[in-house]
Amino acid sequence: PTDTSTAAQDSSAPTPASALQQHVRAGLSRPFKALSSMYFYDDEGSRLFQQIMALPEYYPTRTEFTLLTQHQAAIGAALRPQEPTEPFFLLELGAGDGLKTKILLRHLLETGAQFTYVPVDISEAALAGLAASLRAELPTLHVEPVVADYADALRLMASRPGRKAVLFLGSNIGNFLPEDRHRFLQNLALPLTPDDRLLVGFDLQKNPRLIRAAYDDSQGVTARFNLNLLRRLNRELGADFDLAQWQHYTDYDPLSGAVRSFLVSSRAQTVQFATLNWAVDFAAWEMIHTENSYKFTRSGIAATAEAAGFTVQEFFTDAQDYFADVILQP
Ligand code: AVI
Repeated sequence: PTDTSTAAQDSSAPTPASALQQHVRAGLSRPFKALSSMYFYDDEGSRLFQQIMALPEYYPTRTEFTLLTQHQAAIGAALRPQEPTEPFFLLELGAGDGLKTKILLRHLLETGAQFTYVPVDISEAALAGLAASLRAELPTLHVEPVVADYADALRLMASRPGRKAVLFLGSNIGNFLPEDRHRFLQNLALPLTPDDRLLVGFDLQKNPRLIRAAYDDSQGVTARFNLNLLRRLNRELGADFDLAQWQHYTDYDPLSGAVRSFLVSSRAQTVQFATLNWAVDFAAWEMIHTENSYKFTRSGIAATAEAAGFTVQEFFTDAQDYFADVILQP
């Protein structure tokens, strides 16, 4: 079955190549094959990521949850305007299920903050689910979901008067390559003013074995998450990846702070892409690089923020220094 968005279009018109088609052609034509982790998140991928977040080895989600719980008052104070009755917008980029954000939302409501919560996501379904759960759990909260990519959402919000506090939680920043991270933060800074605030979650460098285990769990959920990308290509691009011939492999490089994940071809093989009328050869043990998850140092975070035009206003971490939620000022 195909569930691509182009499937329902007029069949007499030539179907424009989807972003996924173009990405896969380019990524698998490179000398070192690579695909973007952005494509992990189809329905099954999103479900598997929910499972990852509950794994004993995957410490980031749990740690940030504890950190936000412990520091909710200070973080709330850093995000909201100093004048207690001044209204503001609390934007969240990539809101997901909102589990962590609800800690802050509840705290802000309880302390009388006058704000509108603006969860931003490209998935309409994800936002509808979040809005429904917020209506049930926090009925007095003002919610204005925005279905858009991050840059569009920020531009849209810049035209609305009022202070903004922007949340980018969960170490999503770690999935960018350094140059993309820089551009992303620069673009975030553009529509913001010095009165606005940005809260970014960064996973910190720590015992390298702990980091590696978080991306190679004993139950194999992360492996299924990575391999699901091939399932997606089979379904959406008519590819014939035989998943039994592919392995999940991951490595942590303490020098760059990058966890890199790969899909490894365990034998020489050719994969057909029926939709693209195209085939790709893989040598035995050739890899497709599928994800970067960068881990940061305190000084690296400050340098990254400053290079993009922000200053570090406050740095919150958990008792073990595993994770940091950092308040940045444009
Ligand atoms: C979404 N992102 C922050 C996760 C991470 O840790 O890089 C995705 C993930 N990949 C494997 N496990 C979790």
